[in-house]
Amino acid sequence: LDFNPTFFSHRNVKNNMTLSSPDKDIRDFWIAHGKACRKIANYFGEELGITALDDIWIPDGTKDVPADRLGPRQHLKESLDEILSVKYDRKNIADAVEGKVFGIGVESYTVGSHEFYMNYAAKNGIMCLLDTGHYHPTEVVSDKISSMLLFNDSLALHVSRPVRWDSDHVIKFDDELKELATELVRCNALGKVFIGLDFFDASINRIAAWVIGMRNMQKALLYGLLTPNRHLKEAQDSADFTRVLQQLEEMKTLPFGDVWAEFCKRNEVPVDGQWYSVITDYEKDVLSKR
Ligand SMILES: [Mn+2]
Repeated sequence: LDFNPTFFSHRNVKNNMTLSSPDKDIRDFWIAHGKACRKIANYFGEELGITALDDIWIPDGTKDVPADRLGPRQHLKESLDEILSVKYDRKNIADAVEGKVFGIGVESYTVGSHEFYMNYAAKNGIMCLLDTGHYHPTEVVSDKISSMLLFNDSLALHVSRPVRWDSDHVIKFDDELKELATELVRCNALGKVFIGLDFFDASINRIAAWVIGMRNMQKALLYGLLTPNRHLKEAQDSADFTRVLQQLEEMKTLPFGDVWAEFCKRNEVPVDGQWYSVITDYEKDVLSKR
């Protein structure tokens, strides 16, 4: 989860700091919390027989320009070392660390930056988690996947939809989602990535949010699989960039919806337009009575 530190009112968050706090008691509380989370993740993995992802993200930073950038990062590094010193079977738990460029209330300095975590993950043999809402608005995660996978066996993604500066809106079937999913296909990475979505937006029906988000991710992956990637690569390699542009643009009006509907039918799930009434009925008959 990502929480804006302004709203992160836990009593053990002191001066916007947790694992990187100068106060040892504060650090120790969050180290114990991190260890407990990993223990739970390991239990999930063990019981369910599938690897559970344990992702570490913290809200630490400063509102104004700090006097010391190194100190909090040294504390964070040592805190992570301590949390991760407990070894579990990697079949049960996959550890990841998640950076962020900035947050409201910590505009000038984010302790857990992308560089910090990318280096930490590389040095410690754990995963980097890229959140699509945690970079500069003109920076895209789709462009980072190939670089990460050249140096890592696996990668974790928090696929979200940033609005202005932050993540946490239900993903739309938009250009960047398609590009991200297509990159996963092109990099032959479908078996190497953990894809996490989020459904924080409580202004819409929770179940519908889940269905829309999940289906959009699946649509994007299907779109990536339907893209003639080998053919487009050949055009790029022969410097025929006009052909790349023309084909990618004309793909947009091909009957993708028919393939999606067939995919739904083969998986025995409702096609678009057939599931929403189930949710509104459930809202009326069950949720409204709680
Ligand atoms: Mn995230």
